[in-house]
Amino acid sequence: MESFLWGVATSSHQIEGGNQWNDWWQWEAQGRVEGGARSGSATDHWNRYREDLRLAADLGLNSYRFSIEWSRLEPEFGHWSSEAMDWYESLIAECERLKLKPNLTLHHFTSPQWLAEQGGFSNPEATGFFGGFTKRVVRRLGSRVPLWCTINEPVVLALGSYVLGIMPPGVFAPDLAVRAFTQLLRSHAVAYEIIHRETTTRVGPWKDDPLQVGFAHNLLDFQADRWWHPLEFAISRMLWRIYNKAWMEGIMGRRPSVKLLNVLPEAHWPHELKGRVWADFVGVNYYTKAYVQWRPRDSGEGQTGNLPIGLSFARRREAQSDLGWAIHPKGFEKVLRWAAGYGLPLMITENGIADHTDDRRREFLEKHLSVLQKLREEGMDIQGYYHWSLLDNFEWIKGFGPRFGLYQVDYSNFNRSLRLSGEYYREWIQSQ
Ligand code: IFM
Repeated sequence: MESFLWGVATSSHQIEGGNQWNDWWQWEAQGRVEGGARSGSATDHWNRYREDLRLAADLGLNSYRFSIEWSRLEPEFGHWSSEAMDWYESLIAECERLKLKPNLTLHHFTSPQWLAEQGGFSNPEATGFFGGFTKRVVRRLGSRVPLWCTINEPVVLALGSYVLGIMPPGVFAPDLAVRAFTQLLRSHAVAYEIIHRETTTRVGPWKDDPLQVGFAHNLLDFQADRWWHPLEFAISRMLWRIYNKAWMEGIMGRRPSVKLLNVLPEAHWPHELKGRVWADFVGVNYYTKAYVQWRPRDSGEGQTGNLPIGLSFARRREAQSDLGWAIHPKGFEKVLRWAAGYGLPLMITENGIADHTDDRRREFLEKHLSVLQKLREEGMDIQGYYHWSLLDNFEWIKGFGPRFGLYQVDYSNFNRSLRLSGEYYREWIQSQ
């Protein structure tokens, strides 16, 4: 099936380097990343993007998912950088030359520092700011971009920033998490409308392809740690609803059936979304499962914010990544079947493993790609698969330790080299 999209995914802050105008840069400077790491030059992609896209094309890919760095384009509120816009335009031109269909993400975890200072997405004005940014990008680049993800992992962003302490500002304030969640939903809907409305001309190799706007939603397979424990069972169901389902319900124009921990008053819910579907595809980012534990007393590691809930991502003996995330292809099948139930086409916008020795990635790929193949053969409408990631990169609060790349990066000289698992991915694609 020729039109299936085979790709890799990356994000601006994790690879570009020099993203000094965003909230993460400030956070890193405050020593909030493990080992005091700072993104700095990251993988120096800003200077090496031609080489990197060539590496992607060498894998036999036909699509590339990347993100645009809002803080580069608008480093100060209302001040736009034409140099940054030119750079993204060149990136897209390079995609065209190499026949890599661009899949552009507007927001991937980082916000401009000026927005962060005003409360980020917990600020009701954020939607307007995000809409303004989207308009700029669409007017300049939109004619050449057939695929869009508005926001990457909105639920991770809201919880990571305001419950889990793993993203700036790293505070514990569940009410702000709920506000951010609803602002992100609104922002997505606004961007969805703008992209469709403002894309009036289409040019380039994909001008006749349908314009598709979606998002990239992280899905986890929540399970009770002790299957017989009624509370753990109930909490894992509740987390499924909050983490996986609430966003999807909003996208479908429905109010989530769950009251989000009773902190989402009716007044916050974006009623203007009601009765319409706000996406052309569902982007699924899938990595692993989460074992849910009832922990009434703080027991240190694995504790979730200040909540009496513990999360772990693998049992001791289970095959797992360097980050301790279980290799769990059954969960991939489960979340895809669940997401397909919404009736929209699916796209795997991320799937990958931190594996610095590259001794598990091949098997990881084989198992997850087999699930994908099976579901496609059954007739599930899955339009593409993007492996996370093309290169090793800056893994947020974990710094540069975790290695997700099909290409290894030597950070002393930025040399890239293909891992054996990268060859395996290329062969898999070739055999299709
Ligand atoms: O690196 C991240 C990415 O930015 C978002 N999805 C999960 C990846 C691995 O943790």
